[in-house]
Amino acid sequence: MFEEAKKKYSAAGVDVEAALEKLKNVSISLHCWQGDDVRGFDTDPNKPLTGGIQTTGNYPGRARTPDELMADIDKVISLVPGKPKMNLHASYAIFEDGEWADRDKLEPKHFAKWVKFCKERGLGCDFNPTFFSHPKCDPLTLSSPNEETRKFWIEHGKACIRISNYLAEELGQPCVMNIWTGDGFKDIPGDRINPRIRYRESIDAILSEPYDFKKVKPCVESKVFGIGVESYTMGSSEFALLYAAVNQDKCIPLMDNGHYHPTEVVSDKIPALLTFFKEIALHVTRPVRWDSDHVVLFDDETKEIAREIVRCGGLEGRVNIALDYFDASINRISAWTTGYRNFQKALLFALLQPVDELKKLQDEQKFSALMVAQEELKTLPFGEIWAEFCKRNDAPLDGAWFPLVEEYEKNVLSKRN
Ligand code: RNT
Ligand code: ZN
Repeated sequence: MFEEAKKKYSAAGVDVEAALEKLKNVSISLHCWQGDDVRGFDTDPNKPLTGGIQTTGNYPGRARTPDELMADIDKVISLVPGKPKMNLHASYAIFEDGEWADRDKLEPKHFAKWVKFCKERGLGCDFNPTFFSHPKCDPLTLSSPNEETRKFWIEHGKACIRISNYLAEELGQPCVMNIWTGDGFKDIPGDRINPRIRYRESIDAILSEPYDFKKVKPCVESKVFGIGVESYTMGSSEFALLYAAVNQDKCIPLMDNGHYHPTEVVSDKIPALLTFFKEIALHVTRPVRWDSDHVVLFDDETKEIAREIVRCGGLEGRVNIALDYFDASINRISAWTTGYRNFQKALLFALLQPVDELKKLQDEQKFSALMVAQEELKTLPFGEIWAEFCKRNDAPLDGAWFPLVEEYEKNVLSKRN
């Protein structure tokens, strides 16, 4: 069936073998925070999540310790084709022998266990300072009018650059370090510019920590609003894009597709940004009416995002892809695995498009033919190619992995409560 499918794609001008080869080497960052509802290990696990984000649901079996989280990540890795890259938040520091360090004092050694984990599995690792769910959020962080608060969070950011550098050096792969804060206001601000000026100065201060931009890639992630910060955010889209644009020698912009007005699409923003930036970063998620961080599906916008990544040369090192969602209402391993496999599917779907031919039809203004070609590509036997990709990369096929999750739930997750 694969051979038959391949013939059909070939007739449409697509080289299936090249697509399979290409996708094999794409590593998508796997966010550790789906496994424990974004709680981390450095503060009280029963504290509420703050900073304009929220998990909802109380499905049993969340990871409560580093060992449990690592075991769950291993399960996910066994269920997806190819090799992911890890993506950690600073709040996932692992303290040993009763030691504890506050976020401004975090050190590389607090991530030594993660380095060991990644090394044993041959994975790279991305990183994120954690500017939320912490008593020092007043509730603002980098844009706070309180100098002591700002200083604390700047020190946290700098510590995270040192940790990112450690991850990059130890694992031999660049570390994308994303700066996102939930700073903003619930209601109409009385002053919009000064918080943004402070935010800018604080990011400047963080990035004054020395690093090699080839190894540590700081990003600024924008967001239009969050829970409790519905009216205004310091890190709006214009703010973050302009920050990255005037600091192209030391940071890159990050777009999360849950962070825009509902009719805006990140797929269209990718080529816009790549017209000006050498490199960009993405958080792939699924907003349902708002930034709800639902599991990534194989839906139209996800496919369109993947198409733009492929067409813009994003897989040649220009687009850093990370997943970012957290659903606490369903089995978390299935959430992770579904989203990861779906984004791989979207990339494969994109790689199975006759890019040059579609471009030619457009340039020659053959818009009827372009529409027909794009529509007919949708019903080619994609499932056969995806199955072959799973087979060649030692991952279970669709239909075969979920029973393994159910078994893991029965034997491992259900014993956690
Ligand atoms: C929140 C941002 C941010 C977080 C993670 C946990 O809206 O998307 O990226 O989800 O850092
Ligand atoms: Zn995000």
